[in-house]
Amino acid sequence: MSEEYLNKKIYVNGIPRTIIADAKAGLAEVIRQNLGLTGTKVGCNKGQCGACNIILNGKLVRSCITNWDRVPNNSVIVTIEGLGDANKLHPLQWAFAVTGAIQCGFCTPGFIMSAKALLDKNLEPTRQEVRTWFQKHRNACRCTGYKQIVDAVMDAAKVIRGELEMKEFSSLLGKKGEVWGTSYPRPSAVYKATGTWDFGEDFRNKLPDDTLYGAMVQSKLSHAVIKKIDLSKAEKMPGVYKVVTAKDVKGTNRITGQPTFCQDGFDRPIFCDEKIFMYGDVVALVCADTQKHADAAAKAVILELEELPAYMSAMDAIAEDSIQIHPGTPNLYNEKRIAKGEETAPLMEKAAHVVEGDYYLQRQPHLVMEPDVGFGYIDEKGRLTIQSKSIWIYFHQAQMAPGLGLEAKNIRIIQNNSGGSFGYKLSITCEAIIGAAVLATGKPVFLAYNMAQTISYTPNRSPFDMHMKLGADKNGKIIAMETKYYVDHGPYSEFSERLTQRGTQFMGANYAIPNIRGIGHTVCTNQTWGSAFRAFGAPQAYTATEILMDEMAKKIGIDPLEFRYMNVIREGDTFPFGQKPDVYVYPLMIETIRPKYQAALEKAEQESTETVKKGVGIALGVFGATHDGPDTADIIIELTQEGITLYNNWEDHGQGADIGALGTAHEALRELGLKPEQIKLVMNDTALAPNAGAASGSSSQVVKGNAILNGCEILLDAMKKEDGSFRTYDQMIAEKIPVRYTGTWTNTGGTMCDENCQGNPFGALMYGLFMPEVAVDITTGKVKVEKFTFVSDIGKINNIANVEGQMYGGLAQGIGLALSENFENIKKHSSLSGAGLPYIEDIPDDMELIHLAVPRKQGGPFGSSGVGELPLTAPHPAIINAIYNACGVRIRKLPALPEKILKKLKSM
Ligand code: MCN
Ligand code: FES
Ligand code: FES
Repeated sequence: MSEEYLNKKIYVNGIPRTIIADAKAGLAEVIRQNLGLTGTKVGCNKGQCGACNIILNGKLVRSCITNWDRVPNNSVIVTIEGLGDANKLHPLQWAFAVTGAIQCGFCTPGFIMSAKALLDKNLEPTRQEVRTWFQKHRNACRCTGYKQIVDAVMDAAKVIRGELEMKEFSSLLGKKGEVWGTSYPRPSAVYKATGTWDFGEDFRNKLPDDTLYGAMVQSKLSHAVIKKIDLSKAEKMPGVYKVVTAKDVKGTNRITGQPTFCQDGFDRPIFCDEKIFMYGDVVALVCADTQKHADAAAKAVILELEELPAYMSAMDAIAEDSIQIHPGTPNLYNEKRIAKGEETAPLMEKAAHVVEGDYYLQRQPHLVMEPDVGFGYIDEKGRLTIQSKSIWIYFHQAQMAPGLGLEAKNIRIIQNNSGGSFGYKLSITCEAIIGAAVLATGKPVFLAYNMAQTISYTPNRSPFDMHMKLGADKNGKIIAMETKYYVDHGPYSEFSERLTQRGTQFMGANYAIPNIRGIGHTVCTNQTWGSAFRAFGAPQAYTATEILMDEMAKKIGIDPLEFRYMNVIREGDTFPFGQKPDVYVYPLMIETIRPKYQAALEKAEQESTETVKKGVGIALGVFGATHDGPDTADIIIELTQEGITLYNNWEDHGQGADIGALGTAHEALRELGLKPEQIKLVMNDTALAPNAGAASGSSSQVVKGNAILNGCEILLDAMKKEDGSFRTYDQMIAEKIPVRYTGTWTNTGGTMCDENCQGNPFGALMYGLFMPEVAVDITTGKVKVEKFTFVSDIGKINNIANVEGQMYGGLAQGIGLALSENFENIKKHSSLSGAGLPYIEDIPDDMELIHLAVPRKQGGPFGSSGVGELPLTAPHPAIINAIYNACGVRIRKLPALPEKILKKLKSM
């Protein structure tokens, strides 16, 4: 059926425009494609996220679900571009930038437009009215935890009312002009606030004319043998240039995973050729002249499959009668052990108190607001160039080279501006498919996933099925721990070995446990494959640890906080993995929270009613802020006529790599008296900056930061004159002194854990104590987190607003993990709201952050450690413990859905 086109006159940001568009096209598509106004973003495309908010005839609408035929002629439309620009910011744009309300920035234009519509109606909203408004209009953010967004709206309202001045950003610098230690806005904030920060999808219409648009042909079965891929009909469809399959791939057609898996580690096909291993596996990419043509032809590919039994959990996959998912490799393919101190079995026998239990942490989806997207082309040097959301650009270059039949040096990876990752982009997603298609067609290729594809066909957090046992002496001192667990890693092995090891490293961490025995197994299943997710393995480990600690405290009859105080690591103790903490901060953390904890318990008791029971929970979390072993990074720094250019690959998920690099370099070069804008950042391109490893493991501030510091010190040395002053650029050139230097840093003391999980893996660590206050409605089982207090030690802080945003955002994800998020049921969980994404009313506005900064001898520049993952290490068991404290229900298999709580309440 041919489309019906409607010609309409509309006024966009005050300018009359005539648009001819498909009657059923979404207004978001019209705004982005026909008008080229890409400041309006499309996340879910289903009315669930508000990224596409615009104002239509004075009313806030989600433009993705407003069809063109429902837009009246002569309509007045305001998009983010109509509010202000980088030189003249609207108060909302200014306030979002200065309060730290912008992280990845993908949701920002939608929030700003939503807030504009609110302030147009009500210029004196309360915080609660702002929250109610965002809830009603489904504005979702995955990064910020919402608090700083509300701060921004309140400040913008004050500016508009004339009660607050929109100060220059330079006024936010420190007294001596410092960037470090302040809340100076990230350089990208202004562009994100004005909708001019191009994300991957925004390039769709900005690529060369002969660009081909891709549509994936995906399996709807989770485990099958491929009998036939019939392309004959699809190939003849209009606009189809080529349907690319495994046959077109010149290399191994595999992405390298863990080398011991499938013998050589080549377990993940770029295009499936013999078998389907999970729902969504790709067998072909249709490349056509338009997206519509590609989508239509993808539906015409006939895929003949012979269904095999699908193993959707670790236990199913290791059942006696299961078949091997990768023939020749057992489904249980890896194990990691820990052995510390004495054998534990005899100790358990004589322990005064023993508790044990089974715990399960679910498959958490990343639920980023920006769907996965990328494109590729051959650059001027003949390199296959891929632009994507990669957060490990050098590794991805190497990881896909053999699969594509290229040498790594002939691949260039550039990170696009990214609308959130939370770790999933440590894995290759669209990159290798795009690469294969560029090589097979010789043309630029663009590939964008929709939200359902992003949730179901990018990796998730791997569930752990855990058993843990603790033994304590008569005084309540823990003397022994035993662990056994199974990691459901889906069908692909990448990073599974390290993830499994995280269990042995972090189960029981935070506590001085002298004797430990444990084993973790990695299992291949047909669920979505596992990859990195913020705090990688720690949330699983702390689910068992921190709930069982509470159970032990209960058994002994000690308050859970005091039980922890008695058992936390103190001077002289080591972590389960043998390393000494870089700071002994636990007792101080507990002493800091104690009065607040006691007050919260009293308040909970006073406020509990017949139907609503309130409670308080505690959990501790620690995580590394480098990767294991000798983690390393290189950067290049160059003195220029205008200032400094810093070439560095600090990939930006949204966490603020730009302000991280700027703050660090500015501080290191303080003696030069540079203004922040004199430091130019060239980032995240394998052709322009050296290998600095991944932006994962919360390692960048420490590892890349130290490399920046090193480069700056070398440059300063070169610039220094005998009298202590510094040469200018012209003097350096005149004296033939080089102006370009490499900075480098390696965690030289870092050793990997051995076969008993003993080592010195981390160059820095970060510590947190979580205290949520919850209300459980015992008539519905619904839990509300009313307040969250978080005591942390991450050393010295580079950027305060940024760090606080990291913390609020991580705590919010912890609330989702505890109460709602899951990816188990492909149909139900393949949308943002279906997968349990927390909206603003699910997250408390009352979040209190207490920063301790115990001086460190080692770690990142100027006494810093990392932060990114810390807030998601253990917020969820703290919530589970608070639920128990409130109503006596102990949830051991997460998430704590209302129906589970209600069932347990009824059985009590
Ligand atoms: N920082 C600081 N002071 C410190 C420590 C860090 O100001 N003492 C700042 C850094 O400058 C940086 C940010 O905090 O801007 C995070 O730094 P760091 O902890 O070193 O982490 P990375 O830069 O390596 O970022 C990765 C980390 C991880 S592993 C995940 S997953 C994650 C995260 O950060 N994903 C995120 N935070 C995220 N935030 C957003 N918005 N989106 C994601 O996808
Ligand atoms: Fe329109 Fe999500 S609500 S993109
Ligand atoms: Fe809101 Fe990233 S800043 S989704």
